[in-house]
Formats: sequence, C-alpha cells, structure tokens
Amino acid sequence: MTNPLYDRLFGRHAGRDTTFLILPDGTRMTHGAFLDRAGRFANALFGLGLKTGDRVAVQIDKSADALAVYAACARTGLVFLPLNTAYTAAEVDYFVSNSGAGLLIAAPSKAEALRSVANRYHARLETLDDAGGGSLSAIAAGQSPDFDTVDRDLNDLAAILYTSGTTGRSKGAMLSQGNLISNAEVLRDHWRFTADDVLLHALPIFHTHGLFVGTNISLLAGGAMIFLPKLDVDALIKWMPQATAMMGVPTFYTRLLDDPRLDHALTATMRLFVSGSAPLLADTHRQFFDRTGHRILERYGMTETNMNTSNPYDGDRRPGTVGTALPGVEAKVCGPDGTELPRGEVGILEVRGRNVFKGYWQMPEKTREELREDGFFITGDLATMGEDGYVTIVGRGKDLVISGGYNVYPKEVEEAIDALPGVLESAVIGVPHPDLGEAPMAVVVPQKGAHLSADAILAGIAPSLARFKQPRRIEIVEALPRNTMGKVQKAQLRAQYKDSFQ
Ligand code: MLC
Ligand code: AMP
Repeated sequence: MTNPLYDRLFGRHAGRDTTFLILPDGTRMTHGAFLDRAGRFANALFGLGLKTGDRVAVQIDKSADALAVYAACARTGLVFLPLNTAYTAAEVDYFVSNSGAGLLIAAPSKAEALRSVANRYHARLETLDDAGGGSLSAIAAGQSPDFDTVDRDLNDLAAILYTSGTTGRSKGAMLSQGNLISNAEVLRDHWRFTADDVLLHALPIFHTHGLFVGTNISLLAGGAMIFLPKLDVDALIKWMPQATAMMGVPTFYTRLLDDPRLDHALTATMRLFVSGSAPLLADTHRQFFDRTGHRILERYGMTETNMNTSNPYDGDRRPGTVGTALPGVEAKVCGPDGTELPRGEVGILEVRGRNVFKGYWQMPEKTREELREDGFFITGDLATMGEDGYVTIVGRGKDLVISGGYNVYPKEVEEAIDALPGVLESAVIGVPHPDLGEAPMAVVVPQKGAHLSADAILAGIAPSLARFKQPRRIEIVEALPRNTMGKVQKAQLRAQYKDSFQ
C-alpha cells in the first residue's frame, strides 16, 4: 500500500523519538508521539463514517492536534480544508456549502455559532481546542494509534484551500498530493533544510505559507518546529536562540526591527530567514541586514501554485526581487494572450510546473479562465523578468489588497458595504500601512439625504466579514472619481489617500 503524501511526510517518522514539535510551554513532542496522535485521529475520522475523498473543513486554533488532523486526513485520503480562524459564521457557511464538507471541526468557542451551518448542509460538527480538549479529541482518545494507511497516488486530491475571487465568491483551489510533495521537496533542497533544523514557526497553519511551506518542509527534512500560536515578538525573541530558521510575512520583519533586542547576537544560531506572501520592502531587507548580518531570502508563491520563485540560498539575494523560477517551475512574463514579452517589460506572470494546482473545486469555467490548456497558470501579478531570470513583482493585475499577508478582495467588501441602508456605492482600496504593508480603506457615497457614519458602516459589515477584511479607515464622500467610461478611478483614490496611515 502506498500513500505518497503520508508516507513521505509523516509515515517514515513512525516510532522515532526525535523532536518534532517544541510547544510554547517548552514541552517537546516526538515524531513518534505525534504520529500516534495522528493515527488516533485517523481512526476517529473513519469512525464518524467519513469516506476517502470526503472534505473535512477545519476552523481551529493552531496546536499539535490541529496538525495531527492534517496528518490524519493525509493518511485516510480525506481532503483537508483549513479555514482562517477569523472567518465569521457567514463566511464559513459558504465554504461548507460549496465544498460539500462531510465534517466541520470547530473551536469549542465557535461551536454554537457554527452548529446551524453544519446542520444546514448535513455536515457533522465536532470540536477541537488548542489544549487537547473538544469532542473530536475525546473520540480520538479512545482509539488505537494504529491505522491501515489508505492507498493514494500523486494525482489524488490532498487539500482544498479557498482563495477569494476578484469577482463573485471564493474559489476552492484543489491541491493534489503531487503538488504538495513536489514543491516541498524542491524547497527543502533549495533552502537546505535538514534534520538538524529547528524552524521558528509563528505563522497560521490554515494558509499555504505556514502549512505547506513551513510544516511540509520541516516534515520532509525530519527537523523540529518551535510551534508558536501566533506572531508575538517577545516569544520570537525568547525562542530565536534555539532556532535555525524562520519564515514570515513582511510584518514579522518590520515588527522585529522595531524591537531594540534584534541584533547579531540574538540571531547567531539562525541560518535562514525567509519572507513571502506579500512584498518585502527593499528597505526592510537592508535594515535587517544592517542589524543582524542576515540577508532575508524573499520568495514568491500563491495558494494555487505553492512556491514559484525564490532568491538563492548561496548567491545574490536581491532586495526588491523574488528571485528566479524554482527548479521544475517555468515562469514567463506575458501579454494578455499569453505571448511571452521581451525581458524587462512589464506583463502578467504565468507559471507552470508540478506545483500548479488541479483547478478550482466545481468551477470549470473559472479554472479555464486562469489555467491555460498548456498548463500555464495566469497569476494575475504584474512582473518584470531580467536577463538573468530574476523576477520583480511590480504590482497586481487583479484588484486585491494584501494586509499582513491576508488577501482582501475589494469587491467582497464593497458588496457588503453597498448592501447597507443609506449607501449608494463604495470603493475599497489598499493603502500603504507601516505594520501590515497595506490595509483596506473604504470610500463611501451615501444615498441622497442619508446620514452615514464610519462606525455604523463598520457595525453593519461586522457580522458578515472577518475583521481583517474590514476597512481600517472609512471616508464618506459625495461622489467617486470616474473616467469617461464611467469606471471608478481607483488609482486616483489610492494616490489621494496614500498617506492615510503614515
Ligand atoms: C490580524 N488583524 C489583521 C490582520 N491580522 N488586520 C488586518 N490584516 C491582518 N493580516 C486584526 C485583528 O482582527 C485584530 O483586530 C487586530 O488586527 C489584532 O489581532 P492579532 O491577532 O493580535 O493580530 P496580529 O497578531 O497583530 O496579526 C498580524 C499578523 C497576522 C500580520 C502577524 O495577520 C499574520 O500572522 N499574518 C500571516 C498571514 C499568512 O500566513 N499569510 C500567508 C498566506 S499564503 P481588532 O480590531 O479586533 O484589534 C500566501 C501564499 C504565499 O499568501 O506566497 O505564501
Ligand atoms: P494567496 O492567494 O493568499 O496565496 O496570495 C498570493 C499572492 O500574494 C500572490 O498572487 C502575490 O500577489 C502575493 N505575493 C506572494 N508572495 C509575494 C512576494 N514575495 N512579493 C509580492 N507579492 C507576493
């Protein structure tokens, strides 16, 4: 029996007493103990009546058990569907309905709000918390750690990760076992991860960066992770002397730079700092080098593709660039019809390789719009490529705000605002933000005679939109700037409000 994802990432560590997780209280969990836990969860999931191929939606806090559920899904061939813990019940409703999930695993604190969602779509609801409690944990406790791993192959679906769309609803990116393994193998080698590495892990595990990049690479290499619940600079500083590597979004680096304790001595054991998910300012890169002697390695990826390009481990880590295409990945800068442009010209970046996803869950048209027949995926990012293959991301062809590494689609926020009483129309834009890189802001036009306030608008959208999507600033204006075609001039708004958070 073979199951490439489970065997290569997890199964080969069975019985090993090597450290896998170092938890915030200092407790160490061995690879063997973790896999025992995952085996119990695998039995628990099948015991609930789930079958290979069923989707398991999880909205739970980061913990060893949360990761064990991921391992259990790989082992049973269930499709893992992690959800941002910030999503509201209204947002989760869509993901459960669209995916047809058979099970929703929620934090106990959210169970009440999510029970009606689960009932509506005939999904089971179980709970799991970050302290080893919850109904699923109780079921797992009574199970055997042994489980007959389900046969799978590289084309089988391993996970669905939802990414918002520039128009309409979120799309579920289908990632196969092969997508995940091939990318993790390439990154392990490219970034030289070994069993001696200890990764300082403070990213969430419901997105590509923390789950498929950080965790999968550590598992493949057989190293350990210092597994922190979230970004907390004091905790990073406390644990850094025991780590060898860290991965973060740019906010990790700007917050560390704000702390006077960041210096050469603090980072003496570290061999690698990786940044991605949002643009790292060249200035942040330089300041970090001046303070620590480390050159942050910036790479570029997406939910649909995992990682596409990376600066080199040895050689020139160029500030402001995302490096060259990874081994096995083809990248080209193209015009709208997919024709490659001469080097140095700005166009849309397209990528192809074993890392590229299988399409959007039950959305064949959306898949066709973004995934060409020849296998190239249209990223929607505006880029240039130098003669030496270095890629620079210069902007986005898609209307998207990236706030602290989370994607916010203006269209979704505008629809929520426009649905409120007294609103005529709105435009949501990304504005430079010193901590989050970019933050969403809304410019809102009231209906004639209506009185709107920023507070009322925020209160109105709060039940339906996760907090990180909510505008950090709201301006009420008489009209939106439009061009002769009647299209809202977002570039003009961005220029007008660019200093809002500076
Ligand atoms: C939290 N908040 C945010 C936010 N995160 N607001 C906007 N943008 C964000 N990213 C809000 C909370 O709702 C709360 O609001 C307040 O900020 C403080 O919450 P917190 O939990 O204390 O936030 P903090 O710890 O400061 O988190 C900021 C952060 C975090 C940047 C560290 O968001 C984070 O870890 N981001 C990483 C995202 C990530 O992993 N992206 C990878 C996607 S994969 P209030 O009002 O209630 O106080 C991908 C592909 C690739 O993109 O290439 O990797
Ligand atoms: P997501 O859909 O959450 O996976 O976000 C993917 C998007 O994040 C990409 O399309 C880029 O716009 C952006 N992104 C990821 N890494 C980088 C980077 N290093 N520099 C600039 N943008 C990035």
